[in-house]
Amino acid sequence: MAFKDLRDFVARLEKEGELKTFKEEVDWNLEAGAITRRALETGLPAPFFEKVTGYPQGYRLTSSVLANVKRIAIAMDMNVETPMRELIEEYLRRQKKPIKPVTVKTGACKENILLGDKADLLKFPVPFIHDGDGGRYLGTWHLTVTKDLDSDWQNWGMYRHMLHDSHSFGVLAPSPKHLGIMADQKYGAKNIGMPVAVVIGTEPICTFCAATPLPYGVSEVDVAGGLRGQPVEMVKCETSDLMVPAHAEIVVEGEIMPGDSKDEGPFGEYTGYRSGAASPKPVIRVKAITHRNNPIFTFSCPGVPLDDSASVFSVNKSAQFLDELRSKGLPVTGAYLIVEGASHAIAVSVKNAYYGIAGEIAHVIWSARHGLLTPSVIVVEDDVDPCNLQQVFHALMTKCHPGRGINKIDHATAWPLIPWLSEYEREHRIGARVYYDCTWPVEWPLADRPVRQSFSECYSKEVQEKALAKWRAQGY
Ligand SMILES: Cc1cc2nc3c(=O)[nH]c(=O)nc-3n(C[C@H](O)[C@H](O)[C@H](O)COP(=O)(O)O)c2cc1C
Ligand SMILES: [Mn+2]
Repeated sequence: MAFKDLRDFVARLEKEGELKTFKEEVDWNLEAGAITRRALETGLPAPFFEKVTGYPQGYRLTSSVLANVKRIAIAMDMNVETPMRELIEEYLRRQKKPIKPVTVKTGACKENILLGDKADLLKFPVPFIHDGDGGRYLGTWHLTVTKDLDSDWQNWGMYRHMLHDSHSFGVLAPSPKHLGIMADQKYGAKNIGMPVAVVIGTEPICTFCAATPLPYGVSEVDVAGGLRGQPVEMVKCETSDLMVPAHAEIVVEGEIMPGDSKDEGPFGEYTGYRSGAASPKPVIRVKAITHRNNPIFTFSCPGVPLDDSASVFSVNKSAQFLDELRSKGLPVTGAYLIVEGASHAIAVSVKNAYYGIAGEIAHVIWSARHGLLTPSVIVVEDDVDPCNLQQVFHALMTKCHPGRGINKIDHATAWPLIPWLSEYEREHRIGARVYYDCTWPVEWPLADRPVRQSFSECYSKEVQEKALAKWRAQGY
């Protein structure tokens, strides 16, 4: 059963021990961020803050609601013990059966309608998340809606939004992100304002889909419907034709005018580092805010893994890459964007490796949408589970020849947030890539290849059974 709204999901997370309610007052200024970061680094539940300093009772704050695989399985209404590989495959199956949204006349997100000057962003407990951030961040766990100028396509993306003041905020969404492309190549080219809606606090799947790299022209809301197995109910914005989920906690409506920019950043990022210095980015000017009574404001506290992006991407981006590899007919059995590697590295397992397959795989990854964010590709054979970092690292250290197994590509497009780039490379988007070939050379006869020594590989089924029975008899 799909979740109706965020409240429904939060209640379920609490029941599963994945969310903890804080009744005592917590400060939006760094304290909520620090509590979240501690939870992420030590495996504690997602915090839910009932009373925020300086805000009326009822204006609640929560974070990291999808920051581990268990929470994603719950969001997808799957068994919490579902192994990662299965979660990725199930995600892909559902993505291929999109369900269009339905329009409803009104919804909970319209319980309060604030127009013009009354639409004050500071009415909400917008958190100052990490020491060193450029400001309070309005958008770190939300979905941002924009509409294509030449079609009916409405896009959802999750792009960070730094608060400038009570009625304006910034956005980071450079090309190839869809908002950036629309703003520059569509509205910007015609010199007209682009309507934007920032939707905070939806049931889990809508927000999850906003962070999924779907192709240009594909509406994330249709995929959200498919993943939920139920259409999303949508209402129209007050000041534009943008459509937003009716059950949302808070909807901020605004507009980007071409050429309107202001310094934004830095921000503690998913890479595990503070992103570079503040730089000019488009400004969104607020026209209206609609919200539920007693709204729940959601945020993410990115940093060293784990965080929400790592866990979300390990499912939805792994699935996109796997789909792309399969569509090319490559004998791939699994793909996994390694959470510990901040989305920079993907492990891909192959059956019947042939000469050069690792390079073919790497180039498919890099040419896929958002492949530029994943400059390291590790290709392993099918005896390794790509979702098991211990096995992948073992293969990397024992099968990848430092001379012929590590293949560098010196001239490549870069994603500017990659921490190992120099300032010059970041500015000009000049990068590099590498793939690690952890397959045995094809010319080595089968009989000469090292045989892995593990329980399932160096004992017959019969001996394994006997050993297991002896352990069982000891009570294990
Ligand atoms: C917590 C979180 C924060 C994100 N912040 C940004 C961001 O500030 N800028 C950005 O370009 N992408 C960001 N992303 C990634 C995008 O949401 C993702 O690439 C998505 O596919 C963009 O939508 P689009 O493909 O429709 O452009 C973030 C993802 C997550 C999970
Ligand atoms: Mn998109």
